[in-house]
Amino acid sequence: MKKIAIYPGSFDPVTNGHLDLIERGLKIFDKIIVTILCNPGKTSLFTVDERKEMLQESLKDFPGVEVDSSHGLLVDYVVRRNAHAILRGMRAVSDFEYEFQMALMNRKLNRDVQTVFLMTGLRWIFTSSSIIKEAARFGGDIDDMVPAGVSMRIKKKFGLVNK
Ligand code: COD
Repeated sequence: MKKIAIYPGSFDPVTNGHLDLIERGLKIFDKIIVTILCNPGKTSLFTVDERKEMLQESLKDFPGVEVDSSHGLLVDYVVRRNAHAILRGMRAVSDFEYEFQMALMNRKLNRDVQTVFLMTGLRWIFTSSSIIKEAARFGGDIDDMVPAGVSMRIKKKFGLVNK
């Protein structure tokens, strides 16, 4: 039986840290479904369609990966997609409390849904979509932290390059 994981997130936008985690996940799971879901605690820079396009472009050479988006509860989506686990990334201790709370709430909502945590590559331990957007907004160089197409789109959003 194929082992399927859902890698859920805001992906606003996808970063090299996310890609690193997907690569690691593919060593464990046969298929990873990367799914954009709503995080009510965050305001998005990109629309869901834009985020989906950037994920699709960045993951085109990754076999065994599907990109999707959905609404509502993550655990319901996991069941609908016949997946075996939720995949989440752990960078530093600061991620732990939020991830721990979310994994336990998801398990409370559906006791059959398990969460698997993977450590990111050391290069990406300090990066997040939010901090990359903040650096870019004020003209910082983000080119080695996101795929080239994503860097261009961020710069366009902030009016740093011509449309
Ligand atoms: N290296 C490795 N991993 C990373 C990196 C990096 N540099 N950056 C981010 N990650 C990991 C994160 O730790 C996370 O595991 C994943 O990548 C996605 O990160 P984000 O920031 O894009 O996504 P989040 O954390 O905003 O996603 C939150 C969800 C949208 C999954 C969550 O809000 C959700 O499940 N929403 C649906 C409603 C629901 O069911 N809520 C849960 C009930 S409590």
